[in-house]
Amino acid sequence: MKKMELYDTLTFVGEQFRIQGKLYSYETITNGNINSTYKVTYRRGDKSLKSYIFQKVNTVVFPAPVEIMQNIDKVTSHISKKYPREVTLHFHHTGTGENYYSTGEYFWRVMNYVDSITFNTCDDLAVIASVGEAFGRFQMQLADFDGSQLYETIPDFHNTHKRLEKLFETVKADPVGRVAEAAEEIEYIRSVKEKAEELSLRYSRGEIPARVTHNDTKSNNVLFDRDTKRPIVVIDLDTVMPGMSMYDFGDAVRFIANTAAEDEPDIRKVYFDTGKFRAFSKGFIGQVKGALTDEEIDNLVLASFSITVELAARFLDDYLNGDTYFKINYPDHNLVRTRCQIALAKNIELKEDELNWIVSDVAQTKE
Ligand code: GN1
Ligand code: MG
Repeated sequence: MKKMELYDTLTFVGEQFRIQGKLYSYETITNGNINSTYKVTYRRGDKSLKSYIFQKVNTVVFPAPVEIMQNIDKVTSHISKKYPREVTLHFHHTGTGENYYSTGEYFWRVMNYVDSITFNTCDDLAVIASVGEAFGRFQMQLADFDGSQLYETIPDFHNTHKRLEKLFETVKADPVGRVAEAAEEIEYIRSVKEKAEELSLRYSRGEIPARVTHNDTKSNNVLFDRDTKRPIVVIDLDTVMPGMSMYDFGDAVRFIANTAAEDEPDIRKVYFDTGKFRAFSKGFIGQVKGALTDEEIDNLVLASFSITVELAARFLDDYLNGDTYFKINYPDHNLVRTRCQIALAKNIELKEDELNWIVSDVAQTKE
């Protein structure tokens, strides 16, 4: 495929998936940090409009995209068999019958657009509780799914221990000469390393159960009905793999209970909102509490802290490597993201007792 303008590229991709009609409009969806996503609308013969999501998978981050599509197929068919009336992601097939189109260099997939809204930030506690419910429910829907059928799309994705070790290797090598600039951040991560990696080490030793988890539980990965504000479907299934249930919880509150954006440059605005934490906890714990062990429930706050430190380390590692993994919008974007996650981790630590109390209160409440 020659380098083409976006319009031509999307037209070409639409043809491969035999999308009916003429490309009418398109817009870039800017939520993701890895893949490139477009909402593409076609005008059909009867003049009606139909929209699709076209997604170019980042094959540097996901070197085995075919296996990802197989995982998604298995997971969505498991859910739709059990809950036939539930909305699941519908992927289109090419003329040769694959649910992707690949040239080796590029990897595209096309799914139906679901009319919906998503929340990057949210002050409505009922919606936050629904995000928790959606992710908790997703885990429960997959509780009887055999995780060994899934290809590990990114090995050790949430192995905090390995993520931190990798950061310190990069610090040693200092490949692009940025280490001096991030001395304080590196020092903080070093100071909390033992605490942040504890759960991941216990998971590796088999002391914490492996469950089929989503692994990227940002609130914008739940589609909501515009009118009823109820969840429709959980999306972004690229990293569905065996993992720790508590980390799904932790990653979600890291995002939704932050009073600022994930990449807020002014860290004075970054706090961990205990009211939002409680709302999310109600939704999530309400779904999973029959399935999780007491130990998993008791460690939800530590997991939230750990995954926040892990993401700080991932952003920092990328910064120190010259920004090869996450998309950036300006030169020190990854450093700004790191600082924001560190501010959040510190605030979680500060509020740890209160947060643990909230979890036990929510877990004891009868519906
Ligand atoms: C990436 O691209 P997106 O937004 O779905 C990343 C997550 C991070 C997140 C931080 C495969 O997810 O792990 O938590 O950015 N996904 C991958 O915003 O690395
Ligand atoms: Mg994702």
